[in-house]
Amino acid sequence: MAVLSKPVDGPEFGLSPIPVIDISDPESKNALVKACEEFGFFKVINHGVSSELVSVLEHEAVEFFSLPTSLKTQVEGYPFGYGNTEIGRNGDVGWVEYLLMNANLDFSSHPFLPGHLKNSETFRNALLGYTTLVRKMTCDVLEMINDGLGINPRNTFSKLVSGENTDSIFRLNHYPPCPLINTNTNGGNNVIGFGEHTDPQIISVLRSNNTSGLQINLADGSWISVPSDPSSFFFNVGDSLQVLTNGRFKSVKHRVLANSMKSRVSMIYFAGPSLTQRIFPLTCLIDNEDESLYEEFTWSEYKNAAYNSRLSDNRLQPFERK
Ligand code: AKG
Repeated sequence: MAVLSKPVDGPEFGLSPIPVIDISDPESKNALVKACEEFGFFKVINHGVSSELVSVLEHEAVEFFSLPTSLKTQVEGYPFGYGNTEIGRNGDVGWVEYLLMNANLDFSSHPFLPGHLKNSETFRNALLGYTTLVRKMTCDVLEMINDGLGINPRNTFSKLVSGENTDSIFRLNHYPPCPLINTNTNGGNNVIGFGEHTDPQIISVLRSNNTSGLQINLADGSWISVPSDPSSFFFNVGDSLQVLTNGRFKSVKHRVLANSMKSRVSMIYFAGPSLTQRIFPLTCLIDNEDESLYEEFTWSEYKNAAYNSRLSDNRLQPFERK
């Protein structure tokens, strides 16, 4: 298990610099753009997603992770299914177990949970309801970002993640309390729950229970903790949105540290485009072709490259223009 020896920077509690965006106010469009430029990360409030539905899904996720391993591993597969400790196939490990599934529009027809699991129908319905609402919220936020950038039409980004053939995924993570952490070392003994990485997709939407652990990397290289807030959603810019904006938006590096006392349960919706979607800097955001920082690629090409890399690799580097 990866153990960090250096103390971790950033305020765990108290004033956090993380932008908080009220998406019920259309005027938040400029603050959204600023947050994507400066942090690649922001917290969303007044989102209208039912807290009851979120609670049902969290409850079902906790029930699932408390099943015996022999039952959980029946949902094993690659890339989708149950996983424990190993993240991907390239040697990354973390203090985490997870359930990863396809979250495309047709995902209600996917038998991703074996029917014999207790409550699998409730779980399936909660997953379906949650991903439907979060997909809608994601499109709303992308349209506000579009407005803030002054791009026409206003669905330029949202249409990439809302069509029939989009390639979105959903992940439930469970970080059990970690006995490897020595609580007497004043934070100098941190165990990695999920190693540092950026998300390859367009944008990701995270919600967690009340246990913190998520950290984001700032422009100056320091790490800050994200105070948990179960009633809000946290958005992070993915690599593909960084490319679409020609580097104006930052795909934020993030990681999760394990907690010695409490379980963390998080749910992340990764909004991706269709496999054949071409990704390149939008011409309306550059003055001429020469300014493009990236070579064009399809989402399928980039996804394959990401699946074959280590979590902490700079996955965009091979696509940067020389
Ligand atoms: C991921 O699953 O890609 C994450 O970054 C996990 C974040 C979290 O569990 O809070």
